[in-house]
Amino acid sequence: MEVKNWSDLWLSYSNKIGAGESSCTVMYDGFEPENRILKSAEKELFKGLSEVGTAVKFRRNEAVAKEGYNINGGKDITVIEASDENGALYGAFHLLRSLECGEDITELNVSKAPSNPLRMMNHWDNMDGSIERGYSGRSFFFEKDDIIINERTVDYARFMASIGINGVVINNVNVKWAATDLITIRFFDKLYELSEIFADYGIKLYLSLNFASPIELGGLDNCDPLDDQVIAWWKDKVKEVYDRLPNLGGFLVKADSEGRPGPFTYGRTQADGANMLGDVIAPYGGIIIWRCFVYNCTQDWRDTKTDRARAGYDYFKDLDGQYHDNVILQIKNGPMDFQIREPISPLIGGLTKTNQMLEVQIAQEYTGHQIDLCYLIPMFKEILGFKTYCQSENDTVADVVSGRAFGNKLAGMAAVINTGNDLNWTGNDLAAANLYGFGRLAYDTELTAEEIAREWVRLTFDLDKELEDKLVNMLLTSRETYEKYTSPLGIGWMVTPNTHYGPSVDGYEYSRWGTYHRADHFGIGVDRTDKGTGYAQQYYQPNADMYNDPKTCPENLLLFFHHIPYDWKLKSGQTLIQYIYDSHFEGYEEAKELQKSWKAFEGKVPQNVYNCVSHRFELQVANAHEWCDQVNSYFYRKSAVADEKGREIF
Ligand code: GCV
Repeated sequence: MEVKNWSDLWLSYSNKIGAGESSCTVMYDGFEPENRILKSAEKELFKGLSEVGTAVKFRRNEAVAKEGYNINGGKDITVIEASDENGALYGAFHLLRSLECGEDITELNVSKAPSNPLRMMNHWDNMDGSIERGYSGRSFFFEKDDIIINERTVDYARFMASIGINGVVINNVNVKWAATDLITIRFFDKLYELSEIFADYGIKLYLSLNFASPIELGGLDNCDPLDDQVIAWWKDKVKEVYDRLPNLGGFLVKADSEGRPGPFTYGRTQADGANMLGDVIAPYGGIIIWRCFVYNCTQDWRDTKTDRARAGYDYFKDLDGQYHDNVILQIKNGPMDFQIREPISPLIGGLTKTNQMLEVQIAQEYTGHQIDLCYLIPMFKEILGFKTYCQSENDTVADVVSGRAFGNKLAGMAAVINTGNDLNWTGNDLAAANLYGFGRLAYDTELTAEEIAREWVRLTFDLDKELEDKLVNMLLTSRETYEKYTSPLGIGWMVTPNTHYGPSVDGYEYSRWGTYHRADHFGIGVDRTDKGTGYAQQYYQPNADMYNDPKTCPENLLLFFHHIPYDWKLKSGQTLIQYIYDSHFEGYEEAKELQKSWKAFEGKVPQNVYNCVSHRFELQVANAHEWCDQVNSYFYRKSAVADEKGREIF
């Protein structure tokens, strides 16, 4: 028997009540007590309700929304109503969460329905155990080209269900080497076992697919989606897969991007590729999630009309309405790549006749590698609240990706996950707030970033009110702090190429030429207006005009849309160059403040957590210092304008 030495994250049930098996009574009315998902719910209630002495009744009520629940607390019995087992399980987790957060559960009276039908985690785990953009150790799904299944797999499924996740893609979208074999007999048994564990918690297993499988596995000479032989190969393959994995949710596909194969090679469209797979998988009820992160990374970016930001819209917008019903497009939140601040992808809502879902990244690739504190939920709230103007009402990103705007059944949110096999799961213990937060938000987009942060803090630690407030505040301000000392006003990047941590102002990927920021002696920023790359025109009005004019463009995105002279006056009265200096000095100071604030938690959180986070703050401060130095001296040298406040810039 393995000794469990990994963290229970927010399911420790140890803060206010005792953990352990209990005599809590669970009753059923209209539900099958032996149902696997209800068994999981029951186990969880036994763990968390041990000393409370309330009975719980699961009652089927067809009027409750799919995967939703009602909870009616009472002195002797709490009733959880749901129309399906997932709803019942989520209701049980809600009850436990409320209890742990210190609420009086006898008074509970809630009704919940998920905001998004699909709530997914995307792992970028490779089969050798490495994780692309992983900052929390190695994979807990794979090692040495094999699948791992153990007690941690079950805990992982519990965590995911507790925050409402109902779909998990276990392997990297860059499907290479052994991962191509995941759809072969070599892995069916283990995948089946995994899908069964997931099914116990209402989660569907998904796989990332190699579009070139007909060549690599089938020995065909092409993977043209309109080729009869290729289609026949996929039909046989998908039948074989579903014979062995009947619960499989479907496939996630990255095609024609960063060296991955795709339909473009054969002069076909993204719709041709996605629909072919959609048709093949349709008889089994599966879905195809097709990513819109398609751009030509080998283009010559010195051409000022070439703009990577345009690519998603340019490739996908004209195909709107051509995608089949079981195909859904997965769109990154911004047009570039998970920067600390980007505008919302104009494709979201730009498409009106296509299933679409939002992709965000809680793996902190560009946002501090889970070394620097960066609570991302405020960013996700901004994204969801953005008005696209795709129609006169119900037009926010939240409306679009939930399916509400255009009546799509397939819709939702996915996150590139931030986990690994570190004992605390997320490298930095505080990064678990993003893991927790994404799930909670995907289930209920109305929750605020603060509510989520507070819940997570209460469930994870046992702090007095003052420290709880302090930690919530540290989380809530952390994104702005990170933004201040890294790349200002929406310019993005300036990170070390490939690793994406630490400053390299001119650092540029895929080419020896160019910069992402296009800074020169006079100014900085990318002209994406109608006189520049035309990207701003991809938005609906009035957003297009708003972004097109530097006077109306939100200042935090000014340099994303405009090339601005250093002496440009911002609304605050500061010049642009002075803003760059000030924000970097300020960000560095704030990083030091974060480190100082954390000292108050010594003895108040487990020592290993305290030490781990302390060490990371130390690294964060060094990182912020380096960013501040490098960015400020770079722009001082470019602009030759001195800091008004006379601070030392080399
Ligand atoms: C999985 C960025 C990352 C890549 C990632 C890619 C994607 O370019 O740096 O590591 O590949 O996004 O989202 O497919």
